[in-house]
Amino acid sequence: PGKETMYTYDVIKQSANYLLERTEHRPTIGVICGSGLGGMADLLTDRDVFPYGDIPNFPVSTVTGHAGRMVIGKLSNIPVMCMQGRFHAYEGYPLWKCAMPVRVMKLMGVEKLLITNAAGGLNSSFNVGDIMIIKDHINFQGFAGDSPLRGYNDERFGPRFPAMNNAYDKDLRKRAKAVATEMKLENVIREGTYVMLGGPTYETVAELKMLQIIGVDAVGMSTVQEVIVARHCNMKVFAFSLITNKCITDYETDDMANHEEVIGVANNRKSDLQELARRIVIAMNTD
Ligand code: 6GU
Repeated sequence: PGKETMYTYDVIKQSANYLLERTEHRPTIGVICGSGLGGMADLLTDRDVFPYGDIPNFPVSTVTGHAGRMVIGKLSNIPVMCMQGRFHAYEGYPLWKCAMPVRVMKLMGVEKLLITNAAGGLNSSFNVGDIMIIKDHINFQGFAGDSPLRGYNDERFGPRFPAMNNAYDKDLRKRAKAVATEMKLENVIREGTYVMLGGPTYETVAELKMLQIIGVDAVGMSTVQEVIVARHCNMKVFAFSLITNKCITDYETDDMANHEEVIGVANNRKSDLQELARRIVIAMNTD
């Protein structure tokens, strides 16, 4: 059971081959750009650009603020492939479909993945504009029985029961902190636990109070399915969240979370984030 509801190895291979036949780059580092952070892909040189609609078997992304294309090129002379726009559960895709590009990257030779997202800050010491290195996640969908790995397990990707401790590589987190300090970002760099909820609604006050109790620092609608699929196939993962708004955990406040604010904050932090990501890629490339 489950085989009929996912991409087979051969289907993923077909997408990977399509790209391999059309680019000379052979990246070992993959990047997934979050809301408003897609500008990072614009830094690549010698670019080969593939709209998702042109890549066989690829889903097509539908959210504003996400371009929807794979950009393969060089960042500071390091070959990388960069998803400019990702797939979310709230668009209507099952989790395995959202995370499918990670397997395409794997079959193209990618070994390390840098993931970014925009998230709400739940930890009360966080400020808008902070950058949170993800130390761990809570897979909320997993509690309810859903997972991008649900269904048939093809051992060519990974084991039936993959471990998720150390999902966010300790050494890469350490290096990223050093890079942030170099950039004098020590006052905005944080580390914490991320939770993914299905969205598209932002959270109620009661939901946020519950998430606070269980130890969540930042709340978003992405990333976790990508990390699970990447760890399943033994990629090294590094991820950070840009804190675009403070989660509202009391009934007195009339402000409301909104997508425009999320995109606006991401745009304001664009140059720091791009430079941070560039230096992290350099750090990821040396080991
Ligand atoms: Cl407050 N919640 C969620 N789920 N995602 C977000 C967010 C909040 N802010 C940015 N992305």
